[in-house]
Amino acid sequence: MASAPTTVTITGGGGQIGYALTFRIAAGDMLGPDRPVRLRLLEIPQGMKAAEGAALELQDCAFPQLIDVDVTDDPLTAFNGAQIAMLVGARPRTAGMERADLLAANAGIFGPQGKAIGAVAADDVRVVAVGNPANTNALIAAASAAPHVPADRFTALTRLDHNRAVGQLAEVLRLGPDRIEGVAIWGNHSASQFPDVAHAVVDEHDTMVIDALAERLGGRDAAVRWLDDTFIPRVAKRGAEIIEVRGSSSVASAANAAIDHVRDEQLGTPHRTWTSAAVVSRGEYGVPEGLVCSFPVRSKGVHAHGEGYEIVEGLDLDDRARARIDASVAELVAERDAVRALGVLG
Ligand code: NAX
Repeated sequence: MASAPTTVTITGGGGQIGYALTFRIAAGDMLGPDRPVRLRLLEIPQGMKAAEGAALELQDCAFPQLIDVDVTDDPLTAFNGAQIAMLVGARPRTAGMERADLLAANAGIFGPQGKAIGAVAADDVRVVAVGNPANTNALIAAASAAPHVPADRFTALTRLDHNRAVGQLAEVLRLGPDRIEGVAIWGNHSASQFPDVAHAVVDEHDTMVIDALAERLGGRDAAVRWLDDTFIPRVAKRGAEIIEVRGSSSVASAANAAIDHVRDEQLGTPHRTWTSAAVVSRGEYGVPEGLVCSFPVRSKGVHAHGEGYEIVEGLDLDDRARARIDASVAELVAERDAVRALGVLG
């Protein structure tokens, strides 16, 4: 028997990622074939027509699982009863805009949206911030939803970075991406992030990725050089590479990662190892409490015994990994302090 419909609210539903997301969610790619969905698309007035057009096309797909689609520019209507909120719409950086201006503009979006989530979302709501700066936008939304929604329901998307890292390794090792596990993205969804393969394995613990790289690239020194000089910067700056080659930012891969993020949180991580997501720190690995930081995470699903993403603890970090994580965390602290100065963190 099909379960009760799940209400999924997507902000920026008329934008590019919104357009790529909604059809796949309606087709059952995110919550599985047995869970009907209601979609709520939140837009600003300028984006309403695009979202309304997408809603017409969704109707034309006659997806059996899609119960209905509402389009609105009112956050209280959009988040009413929301069980999954995907915060995609954000203010992009424009020419001449300082970092502080960008943070302030997005605080003006994610603050009121967090407040609306706190006021009207379902008791079991889970939220992922996709719009950039994603980690700090999640922090702002969580602070604004308090005390009605626990902060740990708020996450930010670093799954695209994770998937990019797996894709790079798969290409070099000439393996299917599903044979690589245990990659981790640490820190901020920005160029300071640390894509870490120290614990990554091929074929469920058969071979360490570093050993497979050493074999393919001609020794351990060559593998370490490739990781430092090619892999880490390429993953961290892949967004810019996509813009340069495609002439437009990542869209389908971003939507795919957002679907992976919600699916694994809701239904559980499929492998024995882990994935990556930015979640609220409780001090794990020395990351200051309260920051929304990317960690290796796993989930047993969201149900009576599952609480969504949990940080994988106890991994050894060498000095070089520690330094990279500390640098990215310092950036998150600076972003948090900048928005705190705006008075949006309560
Ligand atoms: P688009 O500009 O195509 O779409 C954004 C949409 O959001 C527009 O339709 C706009 O009208 C709407 N919007 C703006 N303010 C809003 C508000 N207050 N309420 C509701 N809707 C609002 O951008 P798109 O390519 O879809 O990217 C969306 C965001 O994702 C950007 O911030 C982008 O930087 C971010 N990304 C994040 C990634 C991640 O891994 N975390 C990767 C991809 C992407 O770069």
